This record gives sequence, C-alpha cells and structure tokens, in this order.
Amino acid sequence: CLQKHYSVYLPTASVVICFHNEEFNALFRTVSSVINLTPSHFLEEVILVDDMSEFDDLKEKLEHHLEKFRGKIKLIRNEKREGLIRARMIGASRASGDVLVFLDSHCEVNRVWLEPLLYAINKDPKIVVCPMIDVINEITLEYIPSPIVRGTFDWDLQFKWDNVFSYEINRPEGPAKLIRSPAMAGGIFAIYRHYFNEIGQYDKGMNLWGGENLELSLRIWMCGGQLFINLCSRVGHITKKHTERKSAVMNAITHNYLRLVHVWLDEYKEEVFLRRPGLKFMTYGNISERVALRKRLGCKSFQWYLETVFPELELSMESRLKEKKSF
Ligand code: UD2
Ligand code: MN
Repeated sequence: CLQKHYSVYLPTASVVICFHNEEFNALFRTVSSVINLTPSHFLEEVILVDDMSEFDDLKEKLEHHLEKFRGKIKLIRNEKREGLIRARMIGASRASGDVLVFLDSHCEVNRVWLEPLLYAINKDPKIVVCPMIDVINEITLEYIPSPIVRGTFDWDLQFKWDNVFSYEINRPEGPAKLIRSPAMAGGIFAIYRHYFNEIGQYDKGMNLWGGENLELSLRIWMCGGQLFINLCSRVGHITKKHTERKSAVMNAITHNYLRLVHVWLDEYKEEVFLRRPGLKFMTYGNISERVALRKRLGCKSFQWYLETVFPELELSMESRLKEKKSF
C-alpha cells in the first residue's frame, strides 16, 4: 500500500460525523486527525451533526476549539434527537463534495486513509468502500490493527467480522486491495454523493441506532452496486462495550430490523422469524416508500444475493427441506 501513489485528480470528499453525547476529546481527535491527515485539496469540508447532545463541553467550548479549523467545518445542531440514521441524512443534505465519507465521532484516521477510498470510487461510482477498521481500546486508547476480515451477518441479523477466503486476496494479478464484503459495519464508509441519493440514502423511518448498516449493504448489492473493504485504508475506532443499552435503543433496533426484513428479505424473512417468532406479529411502521424504491430501482431478489454475494449464510434445515420439495 505504501508504494501506491495517488493522482491529485481524485473526487473531493465531504466527511460527515454525527454525534450524541460524545466525549469532547474523542470528538476533537476525530476531527483533528481528519483535518491534519487529509490533503486539503481532497477535503471539501467536515460536517458535524450534533444530534441533540446534552454535554456542556459540546456547546460553546466545542465551537471555540473548532475555530482553528474555520473554513473547513460546518456544525449543524439538530433541534431534536433524530438518531444517527436521520442525522447522517441531514449532514449529507448539506454536503457539496463529490463523495460522502461517514465517520463515527470517536475515530482516528491514518496517513493516506482517504485516497484509496476516493480512488476506488473514481473508477466506478457504484462502488461503496469501507476502510479497514482498527480497534482503539476504550480504556487504554491502545491502537490495535485488525486482521483482514469481511463483514457478514447471521439470521439474527447480528453483524460480524468473518475470515476472507484466500482466493479473494491472492489474485493472479497480485494481492488484491479491494475485498468484496457482503455487509458493512456501518460507521465508516465512502460513497459517491449522487449515488447515495440515487439509491435512496437511508430509510428515514429508522430510529436512533442499528440496522441501517445491513439495510444499506443489501440495497447496494441487490440494486446494482458493490461493497468493498479497501485494505490500504485504515481508520481506528474506539470500540465501546454497550453493556446496558437503554430500552429506547433496544426498541429502535427491533423496529429498524423489522423494516429491513420486510423490505428486503422476501420469503427468507421466515428464517428470521423461525429464530425469533415474537417478531412476526410486531408492527414496523409504513414501509411503502421503501418498497416502491426497491421496485423503482429494479433490485434483484434476496435469493440472488444469497446465491451470488453471500452463499455462506446457511439456511435452516426446515427451509432446505422446503427447497428440495419444490425442486
Ligand atoms: C456500529 C457502527 C455505527 C452504526 C451502528 C449501527 C462502526 C464503527 N460503527 O456501531 O456507525 O452503523 O453500528 O447503527 O461501524 N449517534 C447519533 N445519534 C444517536 C446515536 C448515535 O448521532 O441517536 C452517533 C454516535 O455519537 C456515533 C455514531 O452515531 O458517532 C455511531 O454510534 P455508536 O458509536 O454508538 O455505534 P457503534 O460503533 O457501536
Ligand atoms: Mn462507534
């Protein structure tokens, strides 16, 4: 990766960072690492979206400290808590760079983190690309590089990191830099701004936290795009243990998952209900706009996704028997 030189003629980026009650130092470090380690001709702006934080030092003190980055920073304050999904859409709507780069508010980017992402998108605007996400220890802030992994999930719709097949890395033309990933973790990725709008941004009916990563991953793959991890771009992220999630967040996760299940999983939603039968009878709001979007974009079936992108996701015995019968 270090040998690769990138042209100065790459698209520009708007970096969008949403935060709710973030530690001042973590947020400030995220912003300053972006400003210091991104060549300024690629960085259109950093857009901070304060999702109704209550912490005092995120008010005047933050504005005071951001003064030194004047010209590159836009700070938007939500008037009510929107949740990270709608907050990102608010940030994206104010962006003017060619590419949107989303970051969590407790990250640290590395040298040459952005160029590989822009380079991939410049080649194909329907490529959505994530960096390798390294772990920053929550207590010690030790920086721990991650091994090469790809993003997947199980039928509980839990996102996880999985091994990458060696043929994905060792290509006849040399070691690959882009690894196909069935899903993204959600927090850190780059997408061409017009493409983000064209494929329907996010589901604005999703609340607070959770599920949007999987929804976007399925939408990208099923509707004609591709999702990759670029091994030459590395961003550290403070991984927090969510020991006790508030019940509002738990409710949002269920609500958001149900929305994506009903829009994207077709008959395979039964796999999810098989594991959590209670979900089958729960409400999830109005999804007609998202169903219409899927139709308008002419997206492929979830079966196609399983066969083509993620054949490793195993079906339950019950469904396999059903499949055999219909065969
Ligand atoms: C992961 C993603 C995260 C998001 C989430 C699922 C990474 C590194 N992180 O969880 O980006 O996709 O999965 O939804 O892939 N925030 C708000 N408003 C809220 C809640 C959160 O602005 O109501 C902000 C928060 O301050 C942070 C970001 O959203 O900057 C993500 O939240 P997180 O760090 O709690 O999510 P994480 O890393 O556990
Ligand atoms: Mn995070």
